[in-house]
Amino acid sequence: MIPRISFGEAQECFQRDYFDLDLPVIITDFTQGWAANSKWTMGYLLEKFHDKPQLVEKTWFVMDNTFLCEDYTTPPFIQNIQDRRDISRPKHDMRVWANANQHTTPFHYDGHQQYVFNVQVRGKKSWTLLDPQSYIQYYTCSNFPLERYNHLSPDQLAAEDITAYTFDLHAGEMLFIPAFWAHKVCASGEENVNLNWIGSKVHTSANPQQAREHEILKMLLILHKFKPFRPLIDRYVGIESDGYLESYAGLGLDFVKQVTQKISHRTALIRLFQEIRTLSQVRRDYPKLKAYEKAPLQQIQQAVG
Ligand SMILES: O=C(O)CCC(=O)C(=O)O
Repeated sequence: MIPRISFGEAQECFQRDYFDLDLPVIITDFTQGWAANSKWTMGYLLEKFHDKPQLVEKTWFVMDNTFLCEDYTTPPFIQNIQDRRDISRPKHDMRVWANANQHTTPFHYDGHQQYVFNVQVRGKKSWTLLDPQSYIQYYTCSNFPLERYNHLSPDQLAAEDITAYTFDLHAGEMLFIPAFWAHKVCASGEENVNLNWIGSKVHTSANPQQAREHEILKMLLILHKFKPFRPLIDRYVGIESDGYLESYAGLGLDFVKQVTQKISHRTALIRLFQEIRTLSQVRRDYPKLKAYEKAPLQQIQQAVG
């Protein structure tokens, strides 16, 4: 079970007992006094984001901590974490999700070893988190577990040696998702909005998912020495990012070299073959995985009519 703690308790123990240990937790009463609680309707967000195409990502909006900041409060214990020297934050270090009723985000963990502070502002979302100590199969060099997992219950996942936690996140609650914890999320209610702060930790806890990601990075680092491979890395592993390795976790090549220095060339080669083995499954399942992707503005437009 994912523990729930009060906002008051969180100020005392969140960083020490959860954030630093990479353990998920839900903090209740997180949004008391926020204007966003009543203001952030689908219509309001549509209006705020519609002339800002640079803030519209695949299925969410991105922003920095000045945009719409009059509508919410960043508690000091969260700000202190975001300002830590061992935390790297992207330029747009906040996200907003505004999803239609029944929208499901399939299992994935966030790239660049990112953690998320996920606040449910309106509506309710049903979450399933996968413990990264489990044996989970992913598609080639990706952070998307096999599509069929999306259709299994926690008991069925347990039969495949995967520990899954399911719970509802209600308006006013904040969920901490540590790096490498894969999650599936289903929205309910006519108005459904969540707000995220994100960042990457320099040191994340060891687990099989982290080990795999670092082995993939080692393999890419070797290929990166050969110039013709660089656009392929950006396109297929970085999902069309420019300079995936150069910008990894906002820390770049030196960081990638540091986390992969103990990984041998042999291990990287074995990883390459293990990853290639899922290529045929990628070809088969990719269209199903992509089906959930609908630009957020389009989603909202359909929802508000
Ligand atoms: O709310 C959602 O549908 C997805 C949220 C998510 O994947 C995230 O915060 O990383």
